[in-house]
Amino acid sequence: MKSAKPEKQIGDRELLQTTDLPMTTDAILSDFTHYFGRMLGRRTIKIDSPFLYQAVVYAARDRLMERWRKTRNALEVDDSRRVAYLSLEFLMGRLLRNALLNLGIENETTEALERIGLDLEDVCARERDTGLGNGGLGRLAACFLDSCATLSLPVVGYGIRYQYGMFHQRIENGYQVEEADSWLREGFPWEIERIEYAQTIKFGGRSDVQIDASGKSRIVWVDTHDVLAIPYDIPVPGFENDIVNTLRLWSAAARNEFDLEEFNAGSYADSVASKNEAENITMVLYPNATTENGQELRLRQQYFLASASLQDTIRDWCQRHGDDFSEFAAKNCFQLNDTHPAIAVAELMRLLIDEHGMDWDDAWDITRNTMAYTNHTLLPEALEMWPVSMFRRLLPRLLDIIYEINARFIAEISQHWPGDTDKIRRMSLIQEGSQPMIRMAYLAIVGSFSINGVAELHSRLLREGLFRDFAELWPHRFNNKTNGVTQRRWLAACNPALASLISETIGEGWKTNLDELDGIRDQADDPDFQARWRAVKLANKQRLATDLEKKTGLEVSADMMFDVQVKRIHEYKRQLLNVLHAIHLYDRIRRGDGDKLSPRLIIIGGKAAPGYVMAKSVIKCINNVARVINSDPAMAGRLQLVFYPDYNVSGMEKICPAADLSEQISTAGKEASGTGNMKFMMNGAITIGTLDGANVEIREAVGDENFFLFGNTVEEIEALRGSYDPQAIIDGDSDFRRVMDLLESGHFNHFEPGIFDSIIQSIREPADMWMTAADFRSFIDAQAEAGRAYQDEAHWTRMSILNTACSGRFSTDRTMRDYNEDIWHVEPISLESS
Ligand code: 26V
Repeated sequence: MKSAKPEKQIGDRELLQTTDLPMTTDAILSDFTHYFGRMLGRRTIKIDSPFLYQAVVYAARDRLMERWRKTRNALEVDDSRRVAYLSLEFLMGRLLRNALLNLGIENETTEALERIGLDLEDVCARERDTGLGNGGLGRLAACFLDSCATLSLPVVGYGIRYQYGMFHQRIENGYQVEEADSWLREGFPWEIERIEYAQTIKFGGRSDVQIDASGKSRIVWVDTHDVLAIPYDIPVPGFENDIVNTLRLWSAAARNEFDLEEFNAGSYADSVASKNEAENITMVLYPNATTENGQELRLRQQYFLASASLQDTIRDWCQRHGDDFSEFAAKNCFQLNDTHPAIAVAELMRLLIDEHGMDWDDAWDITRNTMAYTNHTLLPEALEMWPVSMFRRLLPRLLDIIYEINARFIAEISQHWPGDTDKIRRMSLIQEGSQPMIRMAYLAIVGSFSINGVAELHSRLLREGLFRDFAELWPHRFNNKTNGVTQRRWLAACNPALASLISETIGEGWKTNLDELDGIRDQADDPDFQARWRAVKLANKQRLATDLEKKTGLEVSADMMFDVQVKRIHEYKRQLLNVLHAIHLYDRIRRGDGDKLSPRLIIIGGKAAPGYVMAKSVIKCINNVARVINSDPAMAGRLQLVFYPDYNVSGMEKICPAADLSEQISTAGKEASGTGNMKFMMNGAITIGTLDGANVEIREAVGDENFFLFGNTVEEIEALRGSYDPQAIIDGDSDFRRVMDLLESGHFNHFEPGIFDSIIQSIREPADMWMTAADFRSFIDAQAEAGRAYQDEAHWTRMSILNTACSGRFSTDRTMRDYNEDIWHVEPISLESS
């Protein structure tokens, strides 16, 4: 008789014993061929086929997979403290180049593809950007993940797998037209669906008091509409250290394919419709516009992310510790990326109390010791508030908890400042009024042990302004963590020629210790080094020129100064001020006063939120001014202006290595930090900027003589308000008057009367929040100085080298070390034990 086969369990131990895949050219080529031919079933190699790219990804992914498993294993064995980074946005961009670089198989893969007549560059270009973010905040989260993996820090990113990411921008007759970003259409080969970790998320219903078997009353959230959260994992490799961390993105699905009850009641259509309603939650990324504030679907997204991620953490905890939460706070930290996931404060309370039977004080202890909040904006209109009525409808149980947190908090304030009712009103989590609102920033502050801003100036302004009352109450909780960018993507990968020149000079250490860039300082005046530095910049400019021509049809010369402003279009970032300068140069050249000017190509790029009317007019204005300038023969070889369409992460990878001058011209006190400024600096561009955000620290690092400073300071701007008279400023400045005359005469909108009226009006408006006119003169003067400096090639190159040399502080490796030393306190993952 045959005995039954024993069931075979494949454990980590056995999987780990499989030999590691070779990292050789031969092995990579053989895996590529396998995936292309056998798995994807393709035969002919066509350059722009997505399958070539996919086959390369699979070959790379196999090599990530074994490292990923080892990293997870190490975490499980260690049971060490870890961080969950909660963010509604992760602007990852393309992943292939970065994965190959960090795995250390860039050369091998290049060779493997060369053998079959392919260029890695072309294959990488086939990848669609993972555009799950708006701008700075989302890209920062992506840079953080790269640095955490590189530093072996146990940090998992939690986000949302939007079906549609940041929209694509097309320019039609100068206007922005939005197109849906269906980035998943050809599949996304990096992700692994982990249906086994799906979580249920509740919405709606009501809270009810029930008496349990032991006679204790407890609150239950009943009659809810439940939605399934399904995680998709993306590997996050560290740089040449065999660590692979995880970005876990949640996707919403209906709990039942369709609702049987509804179906039986006769409505097939309604039953399928509820599936749609569930899946809508993760359908689209919200653009960051004030018009998008207060949307119910956005609140659903926020709660969906917070609840799924906390439940996932608790599931994992209970697997190792059962229902013992005594060590939970010692072993976990949740970093909130802005207030977007701040509902996590109330949700953790709910999970601990309602689902794990804890009492209020113990639950609050855990919450207050695990949550940390990062603020990313000072703009009052960007501070999130949700109507209490919406919360009551959508998340009734969470509203109970927020009220209770608030009641206890107000008791605390009353003790600290007896009788100060005004303070209570100011600090309450609820803003009273005809439509009471929940102040999410205050919820985040009250529920966190750490609150940080993202640049020194910004953190000071938070303490002294926006959050003054809280900083007075809990001064020790407030701190600064200056932003950074990862040099692996923003120098090594995007500027290989400069990276080689640097490595040849000082070695490769800068890739994990950016302070070593300081070593190229010695070369700043060396004519040979300077010549090579310039040659790299020129080649990068030629590459961008080709790209620009392809995208816009405009032929540009790499001999001009590349003067660049790329970022979201917003009034506070003052793209308008940049346009005024372009018009001023145009005016000077037309008047025959342009002979001494450095030839300039002004590049402006960025997306306007679809509902932000003024920002959209600015795009139209840039394009109209560009058309006039670029078609005027008098401007030839002297001045060009171009709008870079559909600016995104991979756009910046071509743009920042090619920039000479970096425009960071926001109204002082409005840009929390900026991170584009750091990418430009790292790639040897010189900044023209105000004393705003991280510009202050950039200037400190590089020295005043290597930075073009202009504009009013925060204090001067504040002092000006009230007496600000832009009309008088314009009247008193003949250059400014001529610029305004050109704009107002319809010179740039001959057949489109009136389209720039609101823009013109905003400049002349005494209440102009952004005080464009106040900084016009000093901006024009600083630009003139930059133009003159550009003519002294050796001097300019020296400044350029020094900018790169002094950019060490702006690595996210430094930022993450700072977070870890002051907030997280986690130990690096050790692969030894696994
Ligand atoms: C607001 C909203 C409101 C409506 C719904 C969608 C949405 C999405 C995002 C935002 C707030 C964005 C805040 C932000 O992006 N701040 C930027 O953060 C960067 C990283 O710290 C920093 O460098 C920039 O200066 C800052 O503007």
